[in-house]
Amino acid sequence: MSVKAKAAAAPEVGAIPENFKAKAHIDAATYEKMYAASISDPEAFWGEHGKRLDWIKPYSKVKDTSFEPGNISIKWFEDGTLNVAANCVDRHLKKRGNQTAIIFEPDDIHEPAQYITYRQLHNQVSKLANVLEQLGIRKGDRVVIYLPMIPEAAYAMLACARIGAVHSIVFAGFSPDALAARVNGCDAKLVITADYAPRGGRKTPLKSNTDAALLHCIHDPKVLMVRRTREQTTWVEGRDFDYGEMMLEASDVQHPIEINAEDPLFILYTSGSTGHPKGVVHSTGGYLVYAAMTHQYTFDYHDGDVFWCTADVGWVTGHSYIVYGPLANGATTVMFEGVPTYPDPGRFWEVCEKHKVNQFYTAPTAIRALMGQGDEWVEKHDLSSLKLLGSVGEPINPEAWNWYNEKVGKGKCPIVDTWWQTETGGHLITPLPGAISTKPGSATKPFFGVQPVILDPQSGLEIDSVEAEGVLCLKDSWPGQMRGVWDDHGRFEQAYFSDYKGYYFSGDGCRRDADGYYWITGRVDDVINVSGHRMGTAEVESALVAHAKVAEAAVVGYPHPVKGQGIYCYVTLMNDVEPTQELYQELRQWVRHEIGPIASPDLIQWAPGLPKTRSGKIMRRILRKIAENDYGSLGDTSTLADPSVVEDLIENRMNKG
Ligand code: 6R9
Repeated sequence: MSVKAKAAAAPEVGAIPENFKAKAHIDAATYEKMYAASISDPEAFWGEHGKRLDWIKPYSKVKDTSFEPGNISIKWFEDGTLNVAANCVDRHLKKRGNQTAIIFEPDDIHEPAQYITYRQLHNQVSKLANVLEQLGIRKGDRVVIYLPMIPEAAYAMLACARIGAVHSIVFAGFSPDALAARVNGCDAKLVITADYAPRGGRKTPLKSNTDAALLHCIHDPKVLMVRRTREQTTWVEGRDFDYGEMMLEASDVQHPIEINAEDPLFILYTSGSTGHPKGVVHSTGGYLVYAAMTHQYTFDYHDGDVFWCTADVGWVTGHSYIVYGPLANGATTVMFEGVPTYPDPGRFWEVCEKHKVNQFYTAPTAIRALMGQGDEWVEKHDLSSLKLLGSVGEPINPEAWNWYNEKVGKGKCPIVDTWWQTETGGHLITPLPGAISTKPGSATKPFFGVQPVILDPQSGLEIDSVEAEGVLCLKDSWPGQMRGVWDDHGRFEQAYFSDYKGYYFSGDGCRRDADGYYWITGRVDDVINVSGHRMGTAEVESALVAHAKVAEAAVVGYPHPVKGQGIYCYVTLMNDVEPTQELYQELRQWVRHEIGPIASPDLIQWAPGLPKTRSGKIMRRILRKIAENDYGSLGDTSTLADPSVVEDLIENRMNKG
């Protein structure tokens, strides 16, 4: 049955639960009214909503943005000044000093949870800001954070924000090479790391990874190390500093400095369709307004609720919805160090029960993995505290949606399927749960101020009809939009504003149904989405060809039952090299080592040749079809230099996936 037919056959699925509607911040009429106002007069709308933050110097200008080619410029609240840490911490002290800000749930179930109040958070962040200053970090300097999912990661982010340093978080699953590229990319002065990162009962040696990375770093950043497991590590005298020791000595008096709204708050590297990952730059004022407002309305967060986003702070979801959005709203936010299946597949639900979680936000890949483990893991836990469920990172298939709705939400929790990107800072298309009924698999309607349009990919023209299918673009700016690519303004314009002039191009395909609901159909560029993680096929290809035995490689995505997409690699070996099972494993390990475990190839096919046009361009369209086992629709192959290559590839298509 198609997604659409299923939704239509069961009208009650997706309806807003009555008890939820009654208490929600935004009902249907309010949504319509506010949305219309946000589009007709964005200055007035955001001028008003910007006031949810405490400004040191209030802004007088609200919006100054242009998507015009050659003149791309995005500025919000540009003459205002504020401090992000003061907004996320200090301003809550009076009313909620003793309220828990962060609940830390460690990987090991035998280790007690920690409940960090706003007052304790203030103390830690102030001290760490002083430590950073002692280490010579000043406003505008870059600090790389390479930490496990521990409270120190949040302290580090907020301490940087407090002194105006720009953080760049590197996911703890990334390899030394990936870390080195990011340290060099922003010329970081300091790397904050830990001895080890416990996860799923295993440990990643973060400190030795950092040591290895710094061998390849152009400048000599200092290293501040948190002792998480307290095991022995190597130590470079004069370069390495002990977090615990310095915090003991540090003063807890530190005044947050005044920062311009348009100064950068953080850089976060993300994959694009070409070349190396891009350093996405986010601003201070607009980003925080947007992260806080979307957190409150999308999740219908109310004072006293316990909010849990299961993402890692190494991804944008962790930035906006573990740390900045929730803390700006004075929320209680859960930080979970572990994985959904350790020590058993009931861990998520055990944590929900233990901390009486009210809003739970995770990725479809986790839902699918847990769904496959059987319902008993959910059923043995009391999930009555849950009021709302969220999904992010990739399209959610209706089977997973229905399971999430019935087994986890017991049919009583609205599901918010939130479409957004590293580049967007916060949700762009998402149901507001008290206002918009949902359909399994649709991200539904735009958030305030967001103007999605569907363009015909060939003509680049807007498709005006309600029902439409094409590429998803945005017509105008919103405060959480990225401000640029670190150190490369040209790439910003090239990547997002050059394919469709006058629009921000998301890279996603999309359909709009007769009710005006948006359905994201996946990336239309060479980015694949593996378990909700973005991966440029070019990155995996360049890792493969860096191996001495590989002559050429082409990488595509293919449907994978749990990960959404798997990584399929076509590899042409050097002339005298024999394809063996050992080499197969060696190449998988090699890519893991070069990028990190998330880039591990799922399937490698030995390819004596790759399908190319006469001008030498690899025809990925054909490789995608072969990887998908879809040979009937290879399309036009007349431009191929050597059509026999394709027959050979089809014959040898490995059928393990
Ligand atoms: C937040 C995040 C962005 C890409 C995006 C799209 C996919 C994210 C989605 C979704 C369908 C959703 N994506 N949310 N697709 N429905 N609710 O994931 O950021 O890592 O930058 O990835 O993820 O393809 O373009 P990021």
